[in-house]
Amino acid sequence: MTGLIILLCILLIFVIVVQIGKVSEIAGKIRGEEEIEADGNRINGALSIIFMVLFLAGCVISAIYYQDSMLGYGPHVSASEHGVGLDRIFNVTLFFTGIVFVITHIALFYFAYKYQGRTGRKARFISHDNKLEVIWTIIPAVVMTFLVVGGLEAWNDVMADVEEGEDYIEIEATGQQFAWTIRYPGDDGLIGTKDFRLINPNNPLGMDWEDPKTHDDVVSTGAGEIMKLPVGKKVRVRITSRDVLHNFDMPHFRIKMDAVPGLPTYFVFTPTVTTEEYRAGLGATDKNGEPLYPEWWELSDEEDPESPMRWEAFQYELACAELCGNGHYSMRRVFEIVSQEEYDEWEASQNSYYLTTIRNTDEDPFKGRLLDVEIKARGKEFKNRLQTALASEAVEDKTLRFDYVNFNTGSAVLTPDSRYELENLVAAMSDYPNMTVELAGHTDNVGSADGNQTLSQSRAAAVMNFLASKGISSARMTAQGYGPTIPVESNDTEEGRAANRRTEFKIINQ
Ligand SMILES: [Cu+2]
Repeated sequence: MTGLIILLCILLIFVIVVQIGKVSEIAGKIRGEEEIEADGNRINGALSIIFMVLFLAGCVISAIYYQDSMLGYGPHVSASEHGVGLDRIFNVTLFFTGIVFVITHIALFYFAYKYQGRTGRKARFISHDNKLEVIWTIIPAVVMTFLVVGGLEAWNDVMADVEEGEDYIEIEATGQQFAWTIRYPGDDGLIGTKDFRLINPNNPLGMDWEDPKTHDDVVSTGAGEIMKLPVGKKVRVRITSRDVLHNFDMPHFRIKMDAVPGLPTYFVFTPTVTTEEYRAGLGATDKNGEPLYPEWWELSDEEDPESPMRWEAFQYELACAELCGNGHYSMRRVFEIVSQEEYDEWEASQNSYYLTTIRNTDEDPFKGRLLDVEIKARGKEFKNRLQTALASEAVEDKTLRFDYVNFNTGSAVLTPDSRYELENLVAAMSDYPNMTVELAGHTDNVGSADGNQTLSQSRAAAVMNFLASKGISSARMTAQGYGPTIPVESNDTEEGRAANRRTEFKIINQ
């Protein structure tokens, strides 16, 4: 090894000596060829000027050519409230740096031309010039102060958090390799607690099921699922990460914020342009019907002539703007900005992750117990059924089954959870003071007919007693046991018999 290095050193020294020889030979020639040098200087000077003109013209032409792709020009307006301010500060900065850019480039190339080497010309040496120092310190200082103060103002605007009591929607975005998991707060408007130690395959966010706020949270992991947000409403996004640094980037809204493991960040924004409106902007035409932005009037899928135009297929995107790994590009998500009505409808159709995936499994700390959200949901469902029954003309529609009223086996003792549905009826009887009802008990055909008759009668009576204890006048209700005489299903199967064991109420007057 050492031998090799010594050999290489010797070789290198030899090469250097040869090169030095060559250089002095060339230098000798040059000294004799000053005229050729002067020609070269003139040509280079002229080329500098030509290059300057072409370069600056190229800058202007490309700026005009790409102006529709620039912030705040063409169709790419900001789709959020704070974005307008950001675009302005960006363009103001571009304006001033643009002036400096043009002046310095003209100076650079023009000076190279004007002060090209000539025989007898010597460079003038200035060791110090106060005036020059003052000028080139003050001008940038003033411009920078202006830009920095403006930038800080815009930053404070952009990063302002929501104030207490303000009306806003809070959602959560969790980055992981390689997807964004989006969580909506559900009916209560509150995002539930999470803890990374609770993360498991069934609980990708580590949501704490002990916290009732998690029970109605909607979780979307599917990259293809389109999330919606209402126009004109403040949105606060909690941004977190499960593994490495990611970046929550929604360019049309001028949003970009790091997702840092262990350090929640946030971004508050108000969407001002719906997806439909943004599409209309991209596909706008002039008064002759010619597209203003022809690049958006191309097929969204080149292979498929039936596919919609690019502007028609446009969607607001959420991307990860951190190079977080080789699947980084696949973190794309789509958000649609819609009217408040459409948002409410969409939100109501979303399912709680807890209720659909965790409820009554071994992971559910409330297994076998009724939850507030369920009581509320059942109350809503009861109201809807009652409305339908009241609105209907048909007699058979006036009979409603108690879905959640149950008795201890073989007895007329109500189970504790039965009271919630009965309380729904109490509320309805108060809302409709003229309503009178018949409370009916039914059984299956197992056991003696007499026994079933008595049981159904006493169960109907138990319901009536409950209602009476809640202040409903006994003049407004009757209790009737029907035993097994009115089955709704066949008594031959277990499911059929379960359906036949039931308590109902029939609206007699409303
Ligand atoms: Cu990422």
